[in-house]
Amino acid sequence: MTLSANINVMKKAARKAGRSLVKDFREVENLQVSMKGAGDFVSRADIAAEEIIKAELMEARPSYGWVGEEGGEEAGRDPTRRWIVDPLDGTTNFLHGLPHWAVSIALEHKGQIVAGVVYDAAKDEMFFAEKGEGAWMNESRIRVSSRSRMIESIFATGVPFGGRSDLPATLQDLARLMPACAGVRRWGSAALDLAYVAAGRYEGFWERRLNAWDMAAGLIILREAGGLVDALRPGEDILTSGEVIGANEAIFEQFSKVIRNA
Ligand code: 2AM
Ligand code: CA
Ligand code: CA
Ligand code: CA
Repeated sequence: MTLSANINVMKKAARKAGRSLVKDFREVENLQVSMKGAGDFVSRADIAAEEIIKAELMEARPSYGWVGEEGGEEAGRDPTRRWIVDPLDGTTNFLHGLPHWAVSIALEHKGQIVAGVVYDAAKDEMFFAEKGEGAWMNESRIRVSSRSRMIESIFATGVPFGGRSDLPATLQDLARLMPACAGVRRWGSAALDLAYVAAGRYEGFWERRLNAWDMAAGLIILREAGGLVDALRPGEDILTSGEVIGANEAIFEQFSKVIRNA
């Protein structure tokens, strides 16, 4: 692979944050947890991981800008480049002792995602991709699955928690999709959902109302693995709309017809 030095910087930061998270995960019952809003938890582990990532990335690339879930936004001297970081995607799983959560780091250049890393530290699975260089998990190249029949396909989504206005729409999506496919999974980490579709573990993923840091890294990994991604409403920008649909190339059209009710 001829990946740029940026990927190594991102992987190193993700590993370092991952080590801190694994330590906190082992003693998760001792963590201090607070609530940002209904169903939206943040712990000391999220904040410590973001601090580690920010220190690593800022030292290696001091001119780049920054946006992180817990740490807010910072303009860099280089206005064309910025990191988009979710230090812990899947906090609810993490706090319940469920080993399904990840660190997500993306690099944006001139408004386009050019590199992404999604690191599942509990399983030591490092998903990464760089524009034009393909997608990888640890040492292996990954590709989307080739399943092309809905009835053999599995899809994943995130179901909004307590009181969110987009819950009815997701329930309607499920009512249309579930009779038409082999199963729907709901794991609780959008970053890993996108990475899993990239790795061919399931055929597609959609979710309403995500933030840029939930998706940015996973999107380039899925695209580079041969997947198709789009905003739920065609023509909108994925990261700003927060509504995403992605799948292997063979199933995308059939799947998106069901989800978009077209
Ligand atoms: P998080 O764990 O970083 O918060 C799962 O459906 C996805 O929704 C995850 O990417 C999760 O990210 C995100 N999520 C969980 N609670 C949320 C909230 N209150 N607002 C927005 N996104 C949330
Ligand atoms: Ca959160
Ligand atoms: Ca997240
Ligand atoms: Ca998070």
